[in-house]
Amino acid sequence: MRSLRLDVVSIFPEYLAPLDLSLIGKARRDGLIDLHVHDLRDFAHDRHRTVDDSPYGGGAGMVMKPGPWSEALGHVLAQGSPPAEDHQPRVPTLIIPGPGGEPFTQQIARELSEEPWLAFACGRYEGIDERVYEWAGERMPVRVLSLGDYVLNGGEVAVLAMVEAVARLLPGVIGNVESLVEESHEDGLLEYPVYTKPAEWDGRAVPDVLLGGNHRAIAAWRREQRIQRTAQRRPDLLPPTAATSALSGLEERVATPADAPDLQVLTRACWAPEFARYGMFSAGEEDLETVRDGIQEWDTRVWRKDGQLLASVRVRPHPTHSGTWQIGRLMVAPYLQGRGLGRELLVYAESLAPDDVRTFWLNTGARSTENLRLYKKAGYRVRPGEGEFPGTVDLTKRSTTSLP
Ligand code: JD8
Repeated sequence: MRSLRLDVVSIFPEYLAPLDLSLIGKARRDGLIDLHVHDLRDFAHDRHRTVDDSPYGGGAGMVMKPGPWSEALGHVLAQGSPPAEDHQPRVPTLIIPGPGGEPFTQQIARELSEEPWLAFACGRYEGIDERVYEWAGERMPVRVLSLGDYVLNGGEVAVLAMVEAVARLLPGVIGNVESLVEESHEDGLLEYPVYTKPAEWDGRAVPDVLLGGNHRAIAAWRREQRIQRTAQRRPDLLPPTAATSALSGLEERVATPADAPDLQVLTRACWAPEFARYGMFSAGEEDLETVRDGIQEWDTRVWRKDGQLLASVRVRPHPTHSGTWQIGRLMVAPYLQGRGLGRELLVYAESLAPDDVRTFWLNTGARSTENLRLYKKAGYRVRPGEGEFPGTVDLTKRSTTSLP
C-alpha cells in the first residue's frame, strides 16, 4: 500500500493536532500517511523569531515575511533528496490555502490523493508576501485553494479539512471503499437520507421501502432521494434540464454518411489542441472513408444550428467488455467550448444506454487535462495502465441505474 507524505508549515503547529485522531490518526500509525508538521518560527532567527511585518503601501494588519517562508519551504524541499530512480528531483505539490484561491472540491481532493507528496503553507495575519508564491512556483507545483466563500483567520482550518478530504480517499484508510461511491459530490449528486434502529422513533417511522429488502426498489428510492435533494439544495450541480439545456436549442439527429465531411472538420478542430499538446493527431488524422466507417460502426449523434455542425458524440456497446457502454468522440465546436455543452453531451450519451448497462467507458489523452477534469467531475475514474491507444487512458464509471 503506497504512503502519502504530508508536510505542513504553520506558526500554530498544535492546530494540526486533530490529525492524530480517528481514521487519519490510524492511517498515520498504519504508515499510509507520513505527516510532518513544521513551526515557521523555527526559520526566523532574530531574538523574537519574527515572521511578520507591516504592509508596504500601508493598511491594516501585518504581512508574513518572505525570509522565514523560503527557509521553511527550502527545508521541506530538502526532505526530497536523494532524487527518485528516474533522477527526477522529488518535489511536493505545494497547497497554499487562501480565500482568493481556486475552490477546493471533491474532484481536487481526488487529484491530490493520487500525488505521492503534498506540502501545505498555512498563512496568518493579512497573508504571505506575494514573492513567496513566485519563489515556490519556481521550485515546485503550487495550487492556491480556497475552502469556501467566507473568511477565516488563517490557513490551518483549511488544511485540516483538505488533509481529511484527501486522506480518506487513500486505499486502506476508509474500511469499505464501497461507501465512497455514492457520497455527495462523488458523482454530482448529494447523498440520500439514512436511517437506523429503532424503526419507530418519537412517533416517526423509517420509510417502508427500506424495511422491505427489495434491493432494486431501495436503490431506485435512494437515487430518487438524491436527485430530489440535489434539485432542492444544489440545483447548480444538476445537469441542465430540457429548458435550461444548451443542446435543446440545436437540431439533433443520428448521423448518416452525408455528415462525414462536416464530422471530419469538427474532429480536426477538436483534436488540434491534442496535436499541439503532444504531437498526436489520432482521430484528427482520419480520412473521409474512416469517418464514414465510424458512422456505420457507432450510433453517432450530431447537433446542428442553421445547418452548421456544432456538436457530436458517439456510443455503442463495448465490443469486448459485456454490459459496458462505450462513449467516444465527444466534440463541441471550439467557439462553443467552456459553456457546459460537453457535460450535457456526456449525460445524453449515458442516457442512451440500455438498462442492463453496468459500466460507462471512455478513452482520452493521458495529458488531456480539460477532458480528464470533465470526466472525473462526472464521476469517471482513470483505469490503471495505458488506454486503448498509445498515450491515452481509459476511464470508467459505474452506471447507478443498473444497481442490483
Ligand atoms: C489562509 C491569512 C486571513 C485572509 C485578511 C483575514 C482558505 N476559505 C477561506 N477563507 N479564509 C481563508 C484563509 C484566510 C487566511 C489565510 C486562508 C491566511 N488569512 C486573512 C485575507 C483577509 N485575513 C480560506 N482556504
